[in-house]
Amino acid sequence: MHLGEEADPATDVVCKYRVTTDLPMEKAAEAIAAEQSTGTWTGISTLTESTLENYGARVLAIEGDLVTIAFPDVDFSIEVGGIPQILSVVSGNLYGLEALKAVRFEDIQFPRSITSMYKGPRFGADGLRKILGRPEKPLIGTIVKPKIGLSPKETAGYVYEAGAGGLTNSKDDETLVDQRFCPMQERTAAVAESLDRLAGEGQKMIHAINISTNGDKILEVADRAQSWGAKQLMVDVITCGFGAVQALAEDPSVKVPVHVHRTMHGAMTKNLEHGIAMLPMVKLIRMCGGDALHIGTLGAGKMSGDIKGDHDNLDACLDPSSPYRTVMPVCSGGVYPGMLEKMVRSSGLNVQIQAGGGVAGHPGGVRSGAMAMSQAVNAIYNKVPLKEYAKNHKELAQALEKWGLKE
Ligand code: RUB
Repeated sequence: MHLGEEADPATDVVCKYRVTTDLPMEKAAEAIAAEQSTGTWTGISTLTESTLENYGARVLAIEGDLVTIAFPDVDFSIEVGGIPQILSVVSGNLYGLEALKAVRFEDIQFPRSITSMYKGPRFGADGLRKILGRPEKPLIGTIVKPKIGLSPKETAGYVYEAGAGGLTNSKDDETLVDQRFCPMQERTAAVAESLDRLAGEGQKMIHAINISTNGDKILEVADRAQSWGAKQLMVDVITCGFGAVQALAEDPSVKVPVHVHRTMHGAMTKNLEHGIAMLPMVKLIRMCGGDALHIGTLGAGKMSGDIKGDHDNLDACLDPSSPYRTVMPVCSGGVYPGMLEKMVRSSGLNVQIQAGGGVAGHPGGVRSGAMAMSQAVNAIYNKVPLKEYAKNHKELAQALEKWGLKE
C-alpha cells in the first residue's frame, strides 16, 4: 500500500476505478494493482522485491468506492504495443476478477513521458473552424437519414439541401460504409459535387465519409476516399480501435480532418458501476488525434444518460492543460431545434451540434430542417429566446410546433 503517496507527473500513469466489492476496499484495490502489474492470485517465487518496486502498480488513494492506482511508465510498451497494450494494463483482466462484484474505469492521467510520444489532433476544433470559416458560432451538422438505403445521388441531394439551409457539417451514419445500394466511390464523388456547388454559392460545408474498416485497410480506404473527393473522414473508434484513429491522424497521406463516432460505447459506458466511462476514452482519442468526437447531449437528446459524464467528456475535449490541440465536441443523438437553448446553455458555443431526424423530420423537408437548426443557433448566438425568434422565422416555428421546446 502506498496510500497518501503523490503520483509522479513525469512518469506515472494514474487511473481511477469505482469498485463494488464485499472485500475490504484496501484488499480489492491491491487485487487490481497486483493483477494489472506484477502479481497474480497467490505469492510466487519468481517475484523479487526489486521487480515489485520497479514494475508494481501502487494504490495511492481510496476515497469511498473510488480507488486511485499509479502504474510506472516502464510497464508500457508505447512504440510497439501502443494503445492496445496501454488498455491491456489499465483496463484489462480486472473486470473479470471474481473478488470484485463490479468495477468501472473512470479516469486516466498520462505522464509527460507518454504524452510526448503522441501527436494529438492535426486540425482539432480550431482547424475545423478555420476550414469552415466559422470562428465562434457552434458548428451545425446533420447525419444523413435514413442511415441506410439512400443512393449516392439521394445522399448528395440531401447534403446539398442541408448546406443550402445553412448547415456547416454533414456525415454518413455509423452503419453506412460501402454497401451495394450506396457505394463509397459514387457517394463520395456525388457529395463532393454538392459541396463544391455549395462553396460556389458561398456556403462552406464538409461531409464526413465513413471509412470504418479492418485495421489493415484503414489507410488504403482513406486514400481512396480522398482521391474521390472526401473532405473529412469518419471512423467508428470502438469497433475499429484507437489505432485506426491514430493511423489516420498521423499518416501524412491523410490530409483531411477525422470525425470520430463511438458506436457500441454504450456497452461499456452505460452501467455506472461496471465497465469503462467515456472520459478515459476521450483522453485516448485526443492523444491519438481525433479532430471531432461524439460526447453525448448533456442530458438533452435521445442518448441522454449520464449528464456529469457528458460534461467530463466536453471538458476533456477542450482542456487547455492538455499538450494537444482541442477536439471539437459533437453533441448528437435525438437532437432537434427546440432543445438547443438548453443544450448550448450547458455546453457553451465551442461545440458541433448534429441532428439527423431533427433535420430530415421537419415538415418542410431537409432544407427547412437545416434552416430551423441554423435559425435556432443564430437566435442563441444573438441571445434571443427561441420562442421570440420563431415569430419571424417560419422554419423554426414549424420545428417548435412539431417537436416542442425543451426548457
Ligand atoms: C443520431 C445518430 C448518431 C448518434 C450516436 O441521429 O445517428 O449516430 O448521435 O450517438 P438522430 P452518440 O439525430 O436522428 O438521433 O453521439 O451518443 O454516440
